[in-house]
Amino acid sequence: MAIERTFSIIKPDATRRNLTGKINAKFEEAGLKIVAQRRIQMSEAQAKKFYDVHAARPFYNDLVKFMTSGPVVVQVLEGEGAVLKNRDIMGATNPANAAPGTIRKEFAESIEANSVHGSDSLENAAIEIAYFFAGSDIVG
Ligand code: RTP
Ligand code: MG
Repeated sequence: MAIERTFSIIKPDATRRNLTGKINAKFEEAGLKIVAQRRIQMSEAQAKKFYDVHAARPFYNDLVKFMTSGPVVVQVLEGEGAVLKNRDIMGATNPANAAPGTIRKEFAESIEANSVHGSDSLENAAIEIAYFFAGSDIVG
């Protein structure tokens, strides 16, 4: 399988509980390399733009509020089949449906406060990475 890069966010519910290291350990144990990482406070404008695809969904306003409620860690993960691999490590959106051993099963608080974001396709990964990182920020 090809080496890919995917975009990841450790969400405010996880940074608040000091879980950044434990979540990063899950990525690294699965063979994903953290090739860029930055802790930021997302602005409302950034969160709105990032989740624009969900603008018509009933949870959109709450999601923007949640994602700006505290620091997040934006990351680029690299490895074989990184996009799908990361989705596997994350687990289902709703932690109630997430498989044992996944990040969301172990750490998520709710369907909204579900600890991590991961790109859902290679195409979206490239768009999301470029939104937060310059090429020179990424060291593979
Ligand atoms: P993500 O985009 O964050 O990696 O998660 P996902 O693909 O598993 O979930 P998606 O359907 O894209 O939804 C994006 C984020 O919106 C929040 N959400 N809240 N209250 C709700 O019913 C609800 N549904 C989704 C979650 O934070 C989800 O990760
Ligand atoms: Mg999604």
